[in-house]
Amino acid sequence: MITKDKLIWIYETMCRIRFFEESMLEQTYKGNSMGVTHPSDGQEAVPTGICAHLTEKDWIGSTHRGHGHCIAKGLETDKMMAEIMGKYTGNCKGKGGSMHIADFSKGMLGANAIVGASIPLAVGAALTAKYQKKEKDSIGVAFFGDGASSQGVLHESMNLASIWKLPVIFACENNQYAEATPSWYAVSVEDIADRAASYNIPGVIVDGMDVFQVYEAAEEAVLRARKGLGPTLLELKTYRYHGHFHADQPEKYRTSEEEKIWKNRDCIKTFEKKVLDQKLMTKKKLDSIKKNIEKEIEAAVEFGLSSPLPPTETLYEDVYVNYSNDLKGLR
Ligand SMILES: Cc1ncc(C[n+]2csc(CCOP(=O)(O)OP(=O)(O)O)c2C)c(N)n1
Ligand SMILES: [Mg+2]
Repeated sequence: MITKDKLIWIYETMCRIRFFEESMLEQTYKGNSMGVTHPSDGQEAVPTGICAHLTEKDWIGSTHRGHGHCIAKGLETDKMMAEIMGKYTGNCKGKGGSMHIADFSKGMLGANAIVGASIPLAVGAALTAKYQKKEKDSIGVAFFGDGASSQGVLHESMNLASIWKLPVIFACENNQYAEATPSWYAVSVEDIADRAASYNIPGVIVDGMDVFQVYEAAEEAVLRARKGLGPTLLELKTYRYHGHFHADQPEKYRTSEEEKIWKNRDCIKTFEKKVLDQKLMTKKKLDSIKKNIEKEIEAAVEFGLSSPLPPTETLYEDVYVNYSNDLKGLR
């Protein structure tokens, strides 16, 4: 049973991700982003339904398409927008950009430009949690795509996590494509969840367009991890509404009919229909949440645009390790 507060959080989070991505894209097209951006609109139910069960003590590893993961893990949208714009007020002082947003204070290990790299990072966090026992019950979640599911590192990580019963969740966002390559062509199995059998861990197929299904599947996986019973592979079937990155032309490799089928199952619309039909929330409440989030994102854009670039004298700060200071005591 989802509490009323959690329902509100879920709706807020999905709207926050959607509006953030739309505004972020607009700013990218205007030339205000530093570097390429990979929007995740369409996939909002996945990070929302999973992170609904996490606290700041849990760790997530993210991907090049990481804005939704960051937002669901509690990172502030104004700092994120500033980071994408290369501004000094950003999460990484404007030196990371879209693909390197991180905030360790919130358990966010970082977006990551290397496909599959989120996976061993989350497994490492889970290993640390298990053996240091400092952060009792904390778990790691690795978000990765269908393309990354064929990287060797996933298979090594699932094997190790299984034999050591690590508290980790492998969250595969199967959005049907890796760049322009469809998963039906590049992935050897129909359901990526089936790959879990090779590592003797549960593999669960989840409708990633339905936040309630994601929430339920994640609840079980999180519980299993926290109880020390080991990892779970979740395959979340979803769809990215835009191209692979801001300047991609998806019409070159997918049909508008296909896009329409997925958009008809939009996670925000599905949520609204369900909560209204079941009288769990009122239309007035939904509208006021949407309006507030719209204002928040407008303010985030303003914050980013009006923030300064990193001062020239800070160019080398936080970029290279200072061996005499940063590593003191390690050798
Ligand atoms: C190790 C590595 N190989 C290739 C690339 C180039 N690349 C960037 S994103 C991408 C596709 C990833 O697809 P998927 O894992 O399905 O994630 P999605 O983009 O669909 O979210 C590729 C091949 C890379 N960044 N890193
Ligand atoms: Mg993909």
